[in-house]
Amino acid sequence: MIGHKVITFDEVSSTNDLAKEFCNEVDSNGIVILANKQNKGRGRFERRWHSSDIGGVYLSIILAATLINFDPKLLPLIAAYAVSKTIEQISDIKTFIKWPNDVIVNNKKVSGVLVEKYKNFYIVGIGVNLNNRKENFPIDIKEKATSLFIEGGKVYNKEIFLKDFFSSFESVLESFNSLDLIKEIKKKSYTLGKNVNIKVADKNIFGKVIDFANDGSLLIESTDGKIEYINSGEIVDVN
Ligand code: BT5
Repeated sequence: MIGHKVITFDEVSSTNDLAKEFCNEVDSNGIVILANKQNKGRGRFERRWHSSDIGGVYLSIILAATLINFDPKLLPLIAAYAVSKTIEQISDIKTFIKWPNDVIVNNKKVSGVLVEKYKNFYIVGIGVNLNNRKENFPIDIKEKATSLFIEGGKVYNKEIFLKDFFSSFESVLESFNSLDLIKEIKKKSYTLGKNVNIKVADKNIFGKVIDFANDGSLLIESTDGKIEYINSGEIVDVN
């Protein structure tokens, strides 16, 4: 069960790093490491995740690889989907999923996911800007980040968010069906049907997002008419 044990810290380097210390327990699967703040919060590609505002949610879920009966490449999308569902359950705020791991509100990022493999576990790290204040975002992300507090104009209860989020995440894992999941992801997609510029390794691909594959890959019709399956990359521009 997700969150059968939630271990809370005041300040950590990164909950993803701390989670590794809890990967050898008998009941590791489903343990959640939660922090009020991080001083070395990480995004993908060693980017920084701003985590000094105690209004945010910073957590890592430990999942035993042996219990995952789907392509683990789907984990970031599943986590983003569960965040997006939870936000819509506790507020009137409309959310979108930006492949592969972001939740977007009002064209700004409200949540990001970092999945890492450690031994025989996946560590699913999730950052959600719940009650973050605009003045606390660093200058480089002030215009591209938002929080539920900023969008909804009120403070959201962290415990309720966590309870709903664990249950949404768990329900996707338990009754996993890739077709249903992809259908939902498409409904909430920020990019489907739009022209994008995607950075894949050291090249950029330009084209239209036409679909998602069952393993979560993005399908692009590139400007030269080729269909590209992209399983890892970064959407740098959306039009
Ligand atoms: C992510 O990376 O979006 C994954 C973020 C995962 C954070 C969680 S917090 C708990 C766990 N412990 C960790 O150390 N990490 C996980 P990426 O797609 O690479 O996006 C990173 C980019 O998002 C940065 O370069 C900024 O532009 C932007 N960013 C940084 N902090 C942000 C914030 N709080 N809100 C919105 N955008 C942010």
